[in-house]
Amino acid sequence: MADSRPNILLITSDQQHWDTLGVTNPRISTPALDRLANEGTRFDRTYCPNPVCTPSRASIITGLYPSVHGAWTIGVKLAEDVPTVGELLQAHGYATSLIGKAHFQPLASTSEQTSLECQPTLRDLDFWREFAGPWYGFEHIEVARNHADESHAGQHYALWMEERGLTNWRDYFVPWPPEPDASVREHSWDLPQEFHYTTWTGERTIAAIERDVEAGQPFFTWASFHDPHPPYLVPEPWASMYDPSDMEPGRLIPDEMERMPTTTRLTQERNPDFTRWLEGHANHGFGSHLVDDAQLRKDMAVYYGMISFMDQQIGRILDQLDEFKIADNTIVVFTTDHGHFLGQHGLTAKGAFHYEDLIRLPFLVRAPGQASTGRLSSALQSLVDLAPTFLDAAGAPVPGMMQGVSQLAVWRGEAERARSSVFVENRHQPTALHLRTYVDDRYKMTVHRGTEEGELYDLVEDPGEIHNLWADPASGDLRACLMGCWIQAEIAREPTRFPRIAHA
Ligand SMILES: [Ca+2]
Repeated sequence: MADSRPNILLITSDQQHWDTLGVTNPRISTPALDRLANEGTRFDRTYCPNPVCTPSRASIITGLYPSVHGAWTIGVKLAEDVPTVGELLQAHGYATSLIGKAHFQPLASTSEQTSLECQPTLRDLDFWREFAGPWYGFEHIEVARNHADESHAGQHYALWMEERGLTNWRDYFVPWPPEPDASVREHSWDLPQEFHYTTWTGERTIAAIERDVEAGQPFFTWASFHDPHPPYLVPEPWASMYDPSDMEPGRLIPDEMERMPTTTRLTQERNPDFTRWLEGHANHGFGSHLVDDAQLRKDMAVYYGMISFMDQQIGRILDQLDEFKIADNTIVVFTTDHGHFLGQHGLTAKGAFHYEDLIRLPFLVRAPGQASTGRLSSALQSLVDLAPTFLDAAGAPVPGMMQGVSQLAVWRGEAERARSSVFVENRHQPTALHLRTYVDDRYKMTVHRGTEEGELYDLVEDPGEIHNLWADPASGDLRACLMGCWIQAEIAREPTRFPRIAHA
């Protein structure tokens, strides 16, 4: 009898604003993602568990919030003994692969936190020739750590460039070891697109799927694209696909900063002093966000080009699912690890600013057994829900330790929703920079550790998040009421290591 367990294909980008899909934004071309939306469901209320790479990615594979899985920010390793969805699916008979960006480990290595994702290992191609998993539940990995021309380039991606004949690949990347006089590339990259890591991720994802199809094994494959994470740099034709003058960046609304916490307000100064929030390594986004409009438009045009390039490769992958005749039995999920600012609220890129631009995600699902197609759902979801939902779809038990909830019935259109709130954590320093956000259907509240400052938005009345109601005297009752809901939700997300099996 044919194996009826569905294949699971997770496709992610890195740092993609929710409003960069052709189905919601006519200024960008994403035919493959539009196809997924039209053949499946678009969810417009999905949130990251943390707006930083490592913690969010670790949540995807563990089903745990960062405060529980332990990789609480970048530069911290995800412990290799934390159970992952890949291990559980593998035990259930699945082939598991990760192609693209991992970022589960820091750019440094110590005896306590040994890392494969640091130099000189990243460029030790003899090592990567021999090592392709198992790693964090993926029995097969092909990974790369760099964004654009960063010096972190190496690993399986470099091996692939060499196999393809680009033996001088190092010339297209920032040198390692560092060379102070190295030139800085911006916007248009002379690396030919056929050697770009976006092409590599698409091609190697197809190869991984083909291998599993030939073996007759159900698969869980994560195609983990690196873009549109800055630097804003992409090969032609993508670099000039969009005209900067056609871009519509977000903007700061007059007076909106007056009601904001100090950390957000300081971003609008020319030389802000953020030293109060430093306890060690640097804080992402804690500097001046004042940017020239022409520069912002150029960056945005390249950012869009990076997404359209990725969309081309996603189209190839979707076509191959049809070619292999497995589309009917493959769950396809598209999302990203967190969002990005393109001028909204006067901000660029990312930082500890929990506006919707940063924490809300594009999220598309095409699922076997779905009730209808081209649907829009506003059911709340978190990336911590991916692992339990994948296990549920595979018919495997969901461990009590997992904090996410299965969204399978929601994905199929059989249930309205699976949760009434989500959390976004963000501990970027041990104590000095530590936020937590509670989001429900209507409201969003953020508490900043060690300060009376906070944020409260009514997302129905104020979807642009212009009016922070936190310190508004008229919102006192609302704030108290939401605090009660918050505590209830905190209690409810406590993991259960074991069930109770006796009276004592
Ligand atoms: Ca990221």
